[in-house]
Amino acid sequence: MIVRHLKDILNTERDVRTTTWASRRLLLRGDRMGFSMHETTIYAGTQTHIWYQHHAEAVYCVAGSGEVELIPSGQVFRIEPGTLYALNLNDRHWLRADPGADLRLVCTFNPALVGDEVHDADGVYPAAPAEA
Ligand code: 9YT
Repeated sequence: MIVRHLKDILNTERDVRTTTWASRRLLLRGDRMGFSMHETTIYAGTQTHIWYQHHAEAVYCVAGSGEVELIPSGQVFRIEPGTLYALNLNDRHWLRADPGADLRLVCTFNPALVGDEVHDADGVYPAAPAEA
């Protein structure tokens, strides 16, 4: 069994940060669960362009508020505690956190992230390398 606490991950290589978010990677491919699970903080008042072309992601909001805007349709979905959204169609989107409070999310990826992924210029995470 695997048991971890967020405090054991903060400021380690599993704590991946960019200018708009911090992703604490509680489960990764190496844990061999078939998915990865992260606690992600989207900084208040920021927006991030995301387009996962090689992964499905499900996102559950536990605190804060914000929105997802689909590209190119412009359709907007509000996010608040209790909201789940699932990017089952490799949906390209903007993810925004409202000003005033960070948006806190639990995120799962299939296939699992390897560990150090950050978005490229198109908002994409690279495809996972072949398993060793
Ligand atoms: C919701 C989302 O995709 N945010 C960007 C970070 C990502 N969730 C991650 O790597 O944990």
